[in-house]
Amino acid sequence: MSNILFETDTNFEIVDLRARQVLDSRGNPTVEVEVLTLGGGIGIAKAPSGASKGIHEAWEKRDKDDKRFFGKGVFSAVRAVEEEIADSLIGMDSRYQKEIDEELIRLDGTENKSRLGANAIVATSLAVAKAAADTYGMPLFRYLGGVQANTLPVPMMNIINGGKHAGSKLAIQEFMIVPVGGESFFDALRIGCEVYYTLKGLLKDKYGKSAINVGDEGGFAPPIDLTEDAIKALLEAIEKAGYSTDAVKLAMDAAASSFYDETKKVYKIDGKEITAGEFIDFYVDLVNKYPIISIEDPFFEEDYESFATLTKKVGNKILIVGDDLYVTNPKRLQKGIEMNATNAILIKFNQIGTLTETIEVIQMAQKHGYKTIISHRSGETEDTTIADLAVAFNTGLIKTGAPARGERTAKYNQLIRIEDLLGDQAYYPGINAFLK
Ligand code: 2PG
Ligand code: MG
Repeated sequence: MSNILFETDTNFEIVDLRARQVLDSRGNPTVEVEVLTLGGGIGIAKAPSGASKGIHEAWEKRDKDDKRFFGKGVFSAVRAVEEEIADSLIGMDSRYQKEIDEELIRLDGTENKSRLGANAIVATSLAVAKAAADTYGMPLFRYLGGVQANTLPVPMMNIINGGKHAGSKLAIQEFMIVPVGGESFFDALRIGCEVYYTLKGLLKDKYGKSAINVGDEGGFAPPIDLTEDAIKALLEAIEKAGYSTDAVKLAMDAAASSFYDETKKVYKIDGKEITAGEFIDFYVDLVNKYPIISIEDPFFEEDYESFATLTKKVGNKILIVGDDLYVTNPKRLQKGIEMNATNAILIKFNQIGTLTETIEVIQMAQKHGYKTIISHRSGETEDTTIADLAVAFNTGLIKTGAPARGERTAKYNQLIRIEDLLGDQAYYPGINAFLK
């Protein structure tokens, strides 16, 4: 067995492909796809779902039949998998991911995957990769990343939820702690959990029991009204838990499109209406005052110019991340690169629709020195693919919520398993994940 360059193994052939409606963490139906290979490999994947969606995202297909799930059913997307997609993919080699994803794109035929549905397409694409990995008997991160896949990501843990993910007055959607000081991924997670428990106690003492109710991503949703008060609550929790701000940094996702008034051209935040220019000063002030290491979507999703101005002002110190701005789309990222709009991108495979396109965007970003953060959605399932993806491509960063709620901890637990499996080879980058 040497120098064999042809692949005659029929074990990888896709022999069956099924789909069904299952529930996500908000109780909404989503698409689950199951792929079976001739060699007995099985891959199961589920589409996640966002609440603060970018307007340029690939299309999540819903039935719009008011009598079922109030219109949120995904039966038509499931049918697309079981009929058209299955007809095309059965008989193909599951290792030929690029060819399979190109076939899915061709079959759909639209720019934003709206005919078959990006939820149908993404679940299929990921299930195929998992089935191929399973046929090899390999973990997914190893199959996708090979022998170089050894970096565990720094968790960016969203422990105060605002914006569209909570019922509070906080305009900013996510207030995160980033335990860069851990010696390993597990150690970092431990630190994050301790700060989370401490914050719980502090919020309960200050605002009463209802303040510890959690939002969509497992973070608390206390009755805090002002941005700086949320930041101060995090800092208090970090200190009381016994950590310095060298060990635990802060990050925010403004998801600013959700509080931008397009007619008035102002942001509604902290009880005020402010212009983009005033908002830039607001962020610069926060960055100077607090140990903030990353700000995502600081402006609404079309305002590349303000992103670029903020990146010019603080991009040497912190990450400015495009999420709704780029929607994991190479064309939108290209524009950002040309304008120096940000120095980092959030990666969500359901924003673009296939694994191949997601990998291409990660590689494009990395080639241009952009940091890549693999991310969950606010509507999630127990699917852990993003954990494997982060390690496979050594992104060094992941955003997957608070250390609470099963759909969030499922990803953390998968990363614990991967770190365990890698043993001495595992590398936890800590603060280096943020440095050039
Ligand atoms: C975000 C995500 C995940 P959603 O804005 O980054 O945190 O939220 O899935 O609602 O778009
Ligand atoms: Mg975001």
